[in-house]
Amino acid sequence: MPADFSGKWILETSEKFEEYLKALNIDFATRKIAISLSQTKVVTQDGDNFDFKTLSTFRNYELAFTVGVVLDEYTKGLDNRNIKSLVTWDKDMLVCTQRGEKANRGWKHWIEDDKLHLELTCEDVVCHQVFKRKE
Ligand code: YOG
Repeated sequence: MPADFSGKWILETSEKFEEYLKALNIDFATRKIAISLSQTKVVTQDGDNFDFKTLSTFRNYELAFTVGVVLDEYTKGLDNRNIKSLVTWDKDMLVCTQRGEKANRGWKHWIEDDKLHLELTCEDVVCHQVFKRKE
């Protein structure tokens, strides 16, 4: 059985999120809003087809992808860049590489003790977020 990411998850802890935003050249005012937000991830999973919604009172972001298929992603409302994203499995971990202007960019998702973990990487910065299940 592959890992099951589906569900509604609420941000519990966030490390180096502001540093990550800085690496993406997000301006000061937007960073201050972004780090104060409660974020919810709504994930639906059907085999290798995923839909990730990142929701907040400030902005929302949605990404639908199939594992193993390169997609053109535009990070609308985030840093507004065009990237080529590829998500693959590494054991039970989802690993996304985001090729574009920013070096060493990507994210990883995994589940540990019924918590959803997310590592966001840009250049030399690694942000670690942990989400707990909502209801
Ligand atoms: O998620 O790539 O789960 O798509 C935070 C990175 C803040 C806006 C979301 C809005 C944002 C300003 C990660 C926060 C960095 C900050 C709620 C999105 C840029 C600008 C949307 C992401 C992946 C993995 C799936």
